Amino acid sequence: MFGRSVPLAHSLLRNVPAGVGLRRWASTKTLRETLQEVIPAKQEQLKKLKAEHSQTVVGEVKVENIIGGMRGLKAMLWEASVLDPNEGIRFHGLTIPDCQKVLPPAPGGKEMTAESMFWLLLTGRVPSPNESSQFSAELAEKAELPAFVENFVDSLPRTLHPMTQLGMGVAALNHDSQFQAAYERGIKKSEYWTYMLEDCLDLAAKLPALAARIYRNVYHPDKAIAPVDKNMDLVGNYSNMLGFGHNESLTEYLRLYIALHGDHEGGNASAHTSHLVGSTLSDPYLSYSAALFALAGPLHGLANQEVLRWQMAMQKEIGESVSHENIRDYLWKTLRSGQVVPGYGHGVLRNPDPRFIALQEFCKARPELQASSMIQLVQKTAEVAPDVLKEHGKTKNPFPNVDATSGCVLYHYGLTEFKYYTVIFGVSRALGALTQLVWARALGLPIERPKSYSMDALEKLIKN
Ligand code: CMX
Repeated sequence: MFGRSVPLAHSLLRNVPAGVGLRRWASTKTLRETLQEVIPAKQEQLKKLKAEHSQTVVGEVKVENIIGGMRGLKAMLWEASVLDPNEGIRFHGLTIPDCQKVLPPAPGGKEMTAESMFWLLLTGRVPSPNESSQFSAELAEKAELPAFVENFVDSLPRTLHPMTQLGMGVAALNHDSQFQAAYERGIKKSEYWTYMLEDCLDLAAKLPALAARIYRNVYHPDKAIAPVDKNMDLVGNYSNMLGFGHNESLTEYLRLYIALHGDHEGGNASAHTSHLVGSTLSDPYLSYSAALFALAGPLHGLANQEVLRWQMAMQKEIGESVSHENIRDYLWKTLRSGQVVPGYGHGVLRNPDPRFIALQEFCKARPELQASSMIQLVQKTAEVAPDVLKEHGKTKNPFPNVDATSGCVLYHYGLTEFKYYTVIFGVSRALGALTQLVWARALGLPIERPKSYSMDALEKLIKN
């Protein structure tokens, strides 16, 4: 991958907005230097939008938006990615396959690293392999947890859901928030983003150690946790601390999963929560902790554990001879009992989720996954479910989303404790949410305060 010539990268990215996504092959700028380069232009862009277009109408608000969870309402600024209902996600203009081609992988690996995705989401630029590995080293330096957080997490009951533990641990890390300390000292608004950035990098660096500690406490309390390896990338270290460092396939899967799950524009419940809480000038630890509790809901991040539970129940009921017919029957049984089919549907997407497709490609390239009866069941279910959901007639998107397959691969590679899966999602979603906390402060975005109405007030509004 590193040997590829510059023109290929340029031709690959020819449809990408100017200045975005071009890999600077030999560059060794730090993340801070890169960010300092890109911030002034964005600040200028916002200033111009405010000055010239504050009153320009870009949409309308219908009653269905107000009573329908604000779906479709264009009401939020989010720089890192934009989700097209038909095409899926683009990160600063790059599709998932683009990112797989241009974002540097970890040494010895093929999948893009979380660090390179973080860099892209934060700066809109593709890091050079040098920049990416220097950034890995910086994060590894910051990765260790303060002793009081380790003790705090160790004191939690093993029966407490891992997501609750993760949210509590992240909130506790705000003890050392540089932003909060600087705010108390008194800093200029224009300096906010620099302290936010330090907190965001610190949290991104510490999340794997926190998440791995929770896993080991809950599921393998008798085994020691590997120390952080300063020469390893973020996800390599995470896998190592989870106890799967020997399992290169799982580590590669985690790299892919964490990078491509890193951001899904701003309106989803976890990203939006982080943005909302951050808009009050809460520090990144408190903002992201709140986001994690949004992620913990079964309609959002918990879906990946629900999919596995549901597919296993299906496998148990159907037995060995799986046919499209008996999958169809099982789908109808789920729907008739008033439950949703987990892993299907989406609030914005109206086509199969490209993240699902990328994970399926990962499976297709590995014979051991192709031979897994669970992965085969997931694939067969994806062949049948869209027609069943269309016939059922409720969901606006009958196609699989990323969670339809994500947990089954983890399970196959030995990470079988599916109550833990949303924690991995939580490590991932931090990439996008944290970068946008930095941007919200760099752009000086205000506290969020949409207007709400009671039904009586709404009826009055309609009459008038
Ligand atoms: N199975 C059965 N019914 C479904 C459905 C599914 N997978 N997806 C949507 N529906 C139903 C909704 O419950 C809703 O029913 P009511 O009118 O009775 O309330 C109706 O179809 C219309 O819903 P929608 O507009 O198509 O979807 P929403 O935006 O309301 O919800 C989502 C989106 C993801 C919550 C929903 O599709 C769902 O519950 N899916 C299963 C859970 C899941 O996989 N979540 C993971 C999402 C991925 C992510 O977080 O990124």
